[in-house]
Amino acid sequence: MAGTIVIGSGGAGSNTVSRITADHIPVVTINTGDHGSTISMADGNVDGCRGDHDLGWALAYDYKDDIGKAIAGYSNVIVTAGLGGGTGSGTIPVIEECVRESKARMVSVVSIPMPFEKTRRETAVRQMKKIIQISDRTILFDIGKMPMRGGDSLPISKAISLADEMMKEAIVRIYDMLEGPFFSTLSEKVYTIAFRSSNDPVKAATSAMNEYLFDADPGYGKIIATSDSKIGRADMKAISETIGSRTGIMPEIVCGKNEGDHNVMLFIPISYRSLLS
Ligand SMILES: Nc1nc2c(ncn2[C@@H]2O[C@H](COP(=O)(O)OP(=O)(O)OP(=O)(O)O)[C@@H](O)[C@H]2O)c(=O)[nH]1
Ligand SMILES: [Mg+2]
Repeated sequence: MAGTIVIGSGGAGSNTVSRITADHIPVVTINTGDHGSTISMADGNVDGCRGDHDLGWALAYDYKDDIGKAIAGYSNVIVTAGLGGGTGSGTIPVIEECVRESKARMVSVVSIPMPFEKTRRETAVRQMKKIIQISDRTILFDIGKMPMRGGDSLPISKAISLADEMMKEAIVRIYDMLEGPFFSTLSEKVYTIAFRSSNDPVKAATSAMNEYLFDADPGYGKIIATSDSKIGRADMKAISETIGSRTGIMPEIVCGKNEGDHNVMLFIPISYRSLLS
């Protein structure tokens, strides 16, 4: 078994995955009543699960063989969804069963709705706790944190498409690194990310430090700073010192081999216990 596959489930998950254009990344979408999906549950006769995750779960069980076939042979499964609805959050536990049966690993990349979606957000937080428990690693996004990136007047549709873009970036970064020793580098159970692009890696890392996409205590555990491009020794030292002086913990730095701009993504650990309490 080798390789990684990405599954987007539900409306939000499918939108995120549709942004992945890299040919080398295999993707699968699961949705309810959507013929455009790889796995279209309920034969297109219904319009989603209308927020009913028990229905999403029951439908996913009917399609468990298809899900199992889709992930067969892969050693890592990255699953993405917007929590708070029925399909995405309902299918993840069934995907997890398939992952366990094929002895693979599962990384969940999931978002929590805006604070104004009060009931959905409360539901999403409950679903999130279950997903953290069943996933090998979870990356959390709070869509309520997106507007801060563009000033606080970012329209909702922009915040959502920004969230999709950020989640896509996180998935591609994780995808590119999971084949190496990255999984063990992500030694905590739960992370959020911060992402900035600049020709100066120190600048990118420094401004990313102000933009966690989920509430996190910066002094909890080791931040992993990743860039897709090479970072010189002096810049590595400056990044370590900047993050180290802010958090009290020296980060781990992992960089790729590309030339050019630095797409710096920080993986910021979140205390598992505080999330579950
Ligand atoms: N990131 C992102 N979030 C979205 C999008 N559309 C909706 N959301 C958020 O994600 C949550 C779940 O919505 P959906 O993905 O539509 O739900 P679903 O999994 O398809 O579930 P059902 O439609 O109930 O079957 C919503 O409460 C929104 O906050 C999107 O396109 N992208
Ligand atoms: Mg839907």
